[in-house]
Amino acid sequence: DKAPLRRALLSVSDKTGLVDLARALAERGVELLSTGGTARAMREAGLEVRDVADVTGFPEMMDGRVKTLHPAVHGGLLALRDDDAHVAAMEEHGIGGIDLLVVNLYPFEAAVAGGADYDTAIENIDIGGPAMIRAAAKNHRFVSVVTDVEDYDALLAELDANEGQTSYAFRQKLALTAYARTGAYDAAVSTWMADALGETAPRRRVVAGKLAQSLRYGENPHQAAAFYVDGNARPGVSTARQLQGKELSYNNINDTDAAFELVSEFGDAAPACAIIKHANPCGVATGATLKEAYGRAFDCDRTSAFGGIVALNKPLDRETAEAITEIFTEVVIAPDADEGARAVFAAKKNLRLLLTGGLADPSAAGLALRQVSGGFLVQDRDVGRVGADDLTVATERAPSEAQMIDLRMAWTVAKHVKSNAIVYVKDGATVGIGAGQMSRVDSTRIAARKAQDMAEALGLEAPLTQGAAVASDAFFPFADGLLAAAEAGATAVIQPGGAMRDQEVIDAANEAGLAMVLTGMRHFRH
Ligand code: 93A
Repeated sequence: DKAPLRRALLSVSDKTGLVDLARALAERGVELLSTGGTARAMREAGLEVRDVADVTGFPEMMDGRVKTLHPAVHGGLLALRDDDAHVAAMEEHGIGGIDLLVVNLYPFEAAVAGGADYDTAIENIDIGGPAMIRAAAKNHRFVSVVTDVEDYDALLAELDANEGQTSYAFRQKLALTAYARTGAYDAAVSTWMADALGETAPRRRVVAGKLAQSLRYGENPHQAAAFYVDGNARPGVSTARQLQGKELSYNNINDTDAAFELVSEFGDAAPACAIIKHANPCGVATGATLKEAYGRAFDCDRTSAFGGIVALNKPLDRETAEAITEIFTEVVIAPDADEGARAVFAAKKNLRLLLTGGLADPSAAGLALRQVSGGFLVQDRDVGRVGADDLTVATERAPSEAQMIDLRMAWTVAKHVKSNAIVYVKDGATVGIGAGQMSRVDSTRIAARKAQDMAEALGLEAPLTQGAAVASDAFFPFADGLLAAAEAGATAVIQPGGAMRDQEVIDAANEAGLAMVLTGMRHFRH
């Protein structure tokens, strides 16, 4: 199953490691073919190279759009070396076998991430590269194809271990990497086009990412994991700059994303803070200052905030940084951090600080994925939002202006809490969050009990759910959940409405003296 390596074609946009590889191949007696810029780089290093144009008999033309698209190249890659007819065709047409292809593609993803305009992006779509990669990968019974600079050393080690040949198993592995690359490449092109054209229909979308980071492990230490990015350049966990601290883990990335997406809902008008634990918020608050917002978010559930992820909607300042470092925090993510804050954090080596340069766009279109066995579900991201005009008051009593502000905040937070979600808000801060329960009544009671616990810890006379606004991510199917919220002291409610027994729920709200607002929109999150 060993295949000899007599001739190699190298055509790379990223010239990293090129000369070293080419020299090592030349030293092993391999003939080198190459395209324009790649050939030039090798010649400058004193290597002997034959131009592809010399092999094809055609100059590179049309701004390089056509350089390797020729039977002399593709025949050399695709010919079965043990098939008499193939060998005869090679001889008849003067086609020499190409045993190794080294290609990395026009940097389409980088061009788009760097803000390339439409025409520039189009010019960065590589055609000849993927065509050769796919041809060489198909013929991996005879041909090796290297598409990743990281594999150069492995190729040379393979040659050394096999007297200048490659094993079948090695070529198979290269081929699967190659198809992963061309698949992800076309997916990046399609995703960019969908963005550019505003296409949202899931059936016109493809899902693939580029490996950004191999993770030490997944959700649990016995699970292998990796982080893939889809190439969009928007502020968020995938594009953030990490200033300090250990590498992010799988769970860190998941939680940091949840935290930043939530805090970004607040825009940058007033300081806001979200603390996330196990993908659910355990405290969210606005404040006159960032420090106050953090403190109020922390006071929602001090126990859960320990070891949490903190997201801020404003540049981190020294005072807030000092408050955050009073307890153990895993990650802080913010648009920026001032010098004072950086100095405070520098003393906490393990604390990760991520800077995004801006806020996430909660209304940006995109896909949300969920895996099921045998496939995955694809839907639009939940970018649903309700404005003041979308709300209807269903009860005799209407909420006060202050209550309305809290109701809308509770609703926004509930969108980011796993269902069943119940969120109590008072004066711009969550005071009780019930998440992920199978019964809505249980979520309501858990949130109230957490508020009670915090009241005791803080030495308050009554839990802060007294006089609070409460949001439910989906309608109350019966009056019991609503009554449990009233029992906890809530005086205003926001929920989608639309239950079969809506009237029963509305009657109960009136009887309990509650003000209730209906959104007509649901925010399940499972
Ligand atoms: O424009 S192309 O799609 N047309 C081609 O025929 C072709 N062949 C190789 N681009 C093509 N390539 C790409 O050129 C390779 O994938 C590689 O990324 C790049 C190397 O060009 P150069 O050697 O001139 O730097």
